[in-house]
Amino acid sequence: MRDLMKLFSLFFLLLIPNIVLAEVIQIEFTENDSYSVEVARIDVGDTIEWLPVNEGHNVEFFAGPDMKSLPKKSEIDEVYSVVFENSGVYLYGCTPHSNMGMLGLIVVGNDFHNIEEIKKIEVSRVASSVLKRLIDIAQSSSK
Ligand SMILES: [Cu+2]
Repeated sequence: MRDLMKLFSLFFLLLIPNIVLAEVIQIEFTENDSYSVEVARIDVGDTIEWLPVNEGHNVEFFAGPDMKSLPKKSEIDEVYSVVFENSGVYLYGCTPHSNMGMLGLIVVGNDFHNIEEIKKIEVSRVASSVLKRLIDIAQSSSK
């Protein structure tokens, strides 16, 4: 019984700080075919919630630290939320508008280990200049 209590309190000690620290960050689809937050810096375990404030957009992941298991693509005009458990850089965009530069970058846990792979992702000419700008913003705010 005493061991069970110990285990129980240990469980809460481990659990409570995570609950307190985990945040939900909201990103809106804007009327200018972009995301309201283009570079999001979050901690491991945080949630990002995309809100379809304007119509015709979604979220599709192109790259992340684990290329074998990227978050699934969302439906157009759907509220979408993802919990980020792996640290690293994620690149996503809107399926119909990513070629026009509707892209977003997420840096989880201040971890840039896969930034070179993100830089190599092939996108349209317009999108590649947007991607370059987002990477610059992410890296300049990393200190
Ligand atoms: Cu879009």
